[in-house]
Amino acid sequence: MKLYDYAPAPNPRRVRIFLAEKGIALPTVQVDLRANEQFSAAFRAVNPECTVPVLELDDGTRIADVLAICVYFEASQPEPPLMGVGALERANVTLWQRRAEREGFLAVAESFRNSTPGFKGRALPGAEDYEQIPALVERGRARVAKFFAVLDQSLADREFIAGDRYSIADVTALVAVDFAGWIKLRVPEECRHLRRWYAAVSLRPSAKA
Ligand SMILES: N[C@@H](CCC(=O)N[C@@H](CS)C(=O)NCC(=O)O)C(=O)O
Repeated sequence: MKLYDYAPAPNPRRVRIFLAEKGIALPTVQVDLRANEQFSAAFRAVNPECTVPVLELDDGTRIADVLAICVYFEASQPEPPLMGVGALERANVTLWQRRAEREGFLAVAESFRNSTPGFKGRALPGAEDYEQIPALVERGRARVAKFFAVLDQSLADREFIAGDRYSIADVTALVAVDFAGWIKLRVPEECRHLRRWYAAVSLRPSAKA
């Protein structure tokens, strides 16, 4: 088994943190996105979507999606559970992981990719080229600020994003908060619950993955 990865990129980091929490170590193959290696013929043969991460199983089967890779490892190694246990906890973890991705991670990406000169003509990851839309830069920032406020409020009465247990929702939210630094947005001082959570999850060894 191996993981096609790119150390600086936020999506592969989500998988690396998830694996670290599970105690799973995998060999990685670095695909240099800055050098456009994702568009090489060799990598297109691995993933025609031209994105990382990609998990390759021993029989050559490939899984080219963050969440699908996490689902694979949750099913093959359930301990420690990172996607909820029982109907209600699973539902809550799914809800918060999706909110963290939609309202946090993708909002940062929207602002970052539409403002960064290096992404001119490449406003979305993937095999197709899309032009930047300047109006999305401020909209993305406003959505991230709103997301910080939502998280702060929800963390007022619980330890982790989706409840009492660390989960994939925390992984996605942590990566989203760090990714927000790329557009120079930090958690505001007044978001004290979010700051308490961020300090705690950043101290976990997995955060260095
Ligand atoms: N569908 C993929 C998307 C992953 C993705 O967007 N990865 C980015 C790195 S964070 C990428 O490969 N970008 C390539 C590019 O921008 O050309 C998933 O969720 O796993």
